[in-house]
Amino acid sequence: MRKIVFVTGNAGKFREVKAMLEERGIEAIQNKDGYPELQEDDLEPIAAYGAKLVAEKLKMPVMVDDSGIFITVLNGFPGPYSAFVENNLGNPRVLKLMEDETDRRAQFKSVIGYCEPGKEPVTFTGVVEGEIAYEERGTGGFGYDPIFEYEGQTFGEIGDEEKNKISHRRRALDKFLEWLD
Ligand code: ITT
Repeated sequence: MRKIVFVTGNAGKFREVKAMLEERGIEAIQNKDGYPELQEDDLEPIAAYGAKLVAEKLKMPVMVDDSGIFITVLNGFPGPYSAFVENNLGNPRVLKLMEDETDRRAQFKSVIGYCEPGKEPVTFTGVVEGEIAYEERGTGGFGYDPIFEYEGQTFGEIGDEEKNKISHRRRALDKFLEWLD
């Protein structure tokens, strides 16, 4: 069975990627070593830099997933700072920030970075458009899922299986797998 080392400390991301790769006969192996994240407005250079650094360190091919939620009316905030905001403020504070806003549009974005030692990194981007809900709904998923609404239901409500069919991560991973083939 083909194996891919996925460098992430995020259990939710790993669970999703593991399930999606399994469908394709690929085993995902989690590496929790982490990597330094550049401070950039876009996720692509962060994922590329991280993948390159870890591939050279471990001397093996690796993938990373840098992701985030971009809220239109907040000019894309929290975007590349999504982990910091999630960990330090949480969904209730994000909802508070959105309290008086009628433009609820938001994008979830996932960038898969992949690198083989001695080679340049490549990135694959997946985006899903949705809206910020008015309250947290659903117990599935992780992170921002309970406040991200897609066609009337939050990602927290639809469950992993449905989410994995349409998510930003699915879209990025499909591009990556096509390239790998
Ligand atoms: P690693 O860097 O170790 O992979 P992280 O949690 O720090 O894990 P990011 O830097 O990519 O990951 O930060 C992304 C943030 O957005 C983080 O708070 C995630 O929980 C959240 N997030 C990413 N994808 C998500 C998804 O599909 N559903 C809900 N929240 C998500």
